[in-house]
Amino acid sequence: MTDFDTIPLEVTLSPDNSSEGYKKDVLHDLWICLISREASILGRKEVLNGRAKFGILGDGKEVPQVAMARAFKKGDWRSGYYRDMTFMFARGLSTVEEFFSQLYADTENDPFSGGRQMNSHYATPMMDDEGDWLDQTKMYNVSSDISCTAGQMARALGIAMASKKYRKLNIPSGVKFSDNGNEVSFVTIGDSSTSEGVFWETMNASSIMKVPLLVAVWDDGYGISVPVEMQTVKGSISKALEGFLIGLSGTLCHF
Ligand SMILES: Cc1ncc(C[n+]2csc(CCOP(=O)(O)OP(=O)(O)O)c2C)c(N)n1
Ligand SMILES: [Mg+2]
Repeated sequence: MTDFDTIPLEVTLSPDNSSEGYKKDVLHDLWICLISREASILGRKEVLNGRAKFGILGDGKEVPQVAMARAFKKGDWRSGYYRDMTFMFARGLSTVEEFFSQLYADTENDPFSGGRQMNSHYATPMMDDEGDWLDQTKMYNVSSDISCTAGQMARALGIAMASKKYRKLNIPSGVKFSDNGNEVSFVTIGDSSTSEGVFWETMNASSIMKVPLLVAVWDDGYGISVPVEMQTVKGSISKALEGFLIGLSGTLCHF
């Protein structure tokens, strides 16, 4: 039997392009997905049997989150919502123990909010214990998750806009915040929450302003119990967004 404590839950990158290395990476990705799924199933059981008061799980959304973790580089920012546990595991930003600490509102062992937030609401520190800024260009950055659906969109747009500004403005004191604007702002959102006005404002503004924003919609076909056909025009946010498609050489492309 494998002891998961001995295998770090972070995506691996083989040093070479050998097929053996590639196979190892793929198997490790599968391992992350399996552990995350098990954590979701156990988390749900803990809520249903009353040991945890409320739980938010990310089952069904594991694979794209491992892919996103691979694309996410130091200096980048995530402004996300409450389904990103697999991404956090895969990017080495959360352990399974920390996930459960937050589920149980453990004030000492929840590193994201000290037991104050609902679970799967993440954040990484921006300052050290002395109150000095950490070097965000050398960190994987996560802005504090909020619970209002789509609220993360405006923040992600702001972060992406800041990067664009850093490309143009020579700010000497900005070295801890931006690598000349070369970072990317990642935002995650549920399919149903794309109906919120701020989603569309962000999509339009980011296309007009040409900012480095990556939008990932975790499309599970439902917003609580409302099916996507009753929520989104054409029953698909990808189809609905086709009007925004400018092409690979343009500002917005989607897959
Ligand atoms: C502004 C706002 N309205 C309503 C809610 C209640 N609420 C929580 S989750 C949710 C549905 C979200 O569905 P979706 O965006 O598809 O994400 P999923 O949970 O399916 O990943 C709603 C309506 C909320 N949190 N915020
Ligand atoms: Mg949904």
